[in-house]
Order: sequence, then C-alpha cells, then structure tokens
Amino acid sequence: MTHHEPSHEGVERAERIERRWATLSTAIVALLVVMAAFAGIHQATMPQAHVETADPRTLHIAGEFVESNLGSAVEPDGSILVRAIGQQYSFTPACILVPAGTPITIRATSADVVHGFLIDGTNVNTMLVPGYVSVISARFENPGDHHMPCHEFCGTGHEGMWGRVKVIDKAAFQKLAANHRRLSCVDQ
Ligand SMILES: [Cu+2]
Repeated sequence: MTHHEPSHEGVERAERIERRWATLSTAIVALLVVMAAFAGIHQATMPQAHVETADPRTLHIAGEFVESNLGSAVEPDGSILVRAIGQQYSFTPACILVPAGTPITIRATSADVVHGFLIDGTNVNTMLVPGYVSVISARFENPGDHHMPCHEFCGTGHEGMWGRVKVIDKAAFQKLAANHRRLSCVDQ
C-alpha cells in the first residue's frame, strides 16, 4: 500500500529547515537596517568635510575664479593647480595646458547651469554645478592632446561646448611657467 502522508520526522525536519532559513533572512534584513541606520547617522553627524561653494553671480568679480586667475599655475610644492569655469557654451580657458608626469589638481565651477567636465582618455569625469567647486585630481603620463567635451545637456548650444587639454613635456612647462603667473594654451 502506498500513501502520501508525510512521516512525523519528515514534518519536523522540514519545520527545522524552514525556521533556520527564516532566522537567516531575518538576520540579513536586520543587518541591512543597522547598516542603513549607521550610514544615515554617520552622514548626519559628519557632513562631507570638503564641500566648497562659489557664488556664480560674483564669479567674474571676486574670488579665485576671476578671469586673471584661471588657467594653470605651479604651486609651491611643485604640483599644478588648474582653475577653470564652464558657462553656456564654453570652458574658460578653452585649452588647459598641463605638464606630463605631474600631480594636477583641477578646481572648476559653473557660471550658470550644470555642465559636464570630462577629459577624453582619462578617468576625469565630473559635473560643474553652479554654486559648488568641483575638485579633481589627475596625472597625465604622456604628452598629447585630449578632448574635453561638456557631457551634460546644458542648452541649445550644448553640442558645441567643448575644450581641450594639452599635455606638454615637464621641462617645457616649467620654462613657460617661469614667465607667466597663469598658463593656458588658448592661443596654440
Ligand atoms: Cu555645457
């Protein structure tokens, strides 16, 4: 005779396994809740330390983004600091000049709407948000030219908004830097 009634031990075993899986999944959910709570509280108690602001209305008049202060400069420690702005529909400077094999810090912001800042062939890829300063670290190993398109739709002239990054030999850059406070390659 065959019957399909599960045996007593079978039912007990199934319940045991089911309880084990229920405990495991509850533990996973509890862990995720704790992680989310920690991340939320941690963010609230320690806001990002490096949010820097720049008023787009006074960008051209005062502060670090005035036109005479844009371009590349040699810092006291030998690193290069580049300041740039994006506006409808261009970058200033339109051509950024940097030396090869040197740590470079780019500080950039927008004078109007949100723009994209991307350097072709590198991992430099950020947004220029009006009111905030975007800070990017980069290093270009080899001399050459890179395209720098705006990759965030910013208006009717968006497709024509792009700049260039020109990487030159370190010694040649230093020579130029000796005679100019701020460098760019707009006229090259
Ligand atoms: Cu743009």
